[in-house]
Amino acid sequence: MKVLDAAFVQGFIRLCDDGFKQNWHERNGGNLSYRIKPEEVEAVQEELSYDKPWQPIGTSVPDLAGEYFLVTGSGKYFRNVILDPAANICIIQVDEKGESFRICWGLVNGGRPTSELPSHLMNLEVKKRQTNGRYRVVYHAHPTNTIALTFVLPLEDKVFTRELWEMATECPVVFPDGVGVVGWMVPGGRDIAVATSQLMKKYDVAIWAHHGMFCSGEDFDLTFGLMHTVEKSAEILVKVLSITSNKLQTITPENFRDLAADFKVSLPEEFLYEK
Ligand code: 2HA
Ligand code: ZN
Repeated sequence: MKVLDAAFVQGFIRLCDDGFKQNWHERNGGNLSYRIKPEEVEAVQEELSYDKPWQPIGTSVPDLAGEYFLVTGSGKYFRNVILDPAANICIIQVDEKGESFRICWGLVNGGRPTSELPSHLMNLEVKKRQTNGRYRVVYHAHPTNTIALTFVLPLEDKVFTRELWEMATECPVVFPDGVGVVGWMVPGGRDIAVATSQLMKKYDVAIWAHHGMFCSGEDFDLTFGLMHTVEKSAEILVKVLSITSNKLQTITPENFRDLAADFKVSLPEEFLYEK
């Protein structure tokens, strides 16, 4: 099978286009990665090549040794992925130590995988371990309202989680574990990758102050839906804060406990504090 005919590649391309249409991907902003299933690698094997050099990842991901990933290219624009996928995305393989990668397909006009490859691979490794291999997608975007909130809310997990939960009743059902926040850091390297992957042990969402958001999930729909839900909630909060500094009513800790019981999710008490 051709790489471009594979369902996982079509799903990847669709997410890139959906994200661009949400206005989350100005210029070359954002990046996406998918840990490919062995049977999916097998299906496109005829198009994979193994003559490109191994290059250092910049961090170590031993639990991803030998695995294949579909990732966006560094400096490439999400809006161009649907027009020319083979020039803007690539399949990489990680080596047997989990320290290097090589490009096996794509980036036909040259280039390298996303500048955030260390964060993507470290997050995918954490999620692979924690979910017994279920989670395969890591998505980074620059959603406007979530970024705006990082200028006005304290950069604390418990504040962001509670404020976002309060803005829409379905939020605690969609992200019952809450969201983590990373204070401002230089992007693109190992340090921010380590900080983010620490948060990914506890959450499916990590917000980078004054920069954007990382989400992780089982598949493209769940991961895109998670980003979409958090950003929608952030948009409501931006509107509420723009109208007033004093909410007349909101969803209370007791309401959240009732919701948790009915929807059969467990909401950590650390987020249900009295204000
Ligand atoms: O430009 O979003 O964080 C790609 C990015 C880096
Ligand atoms: Zn970014």
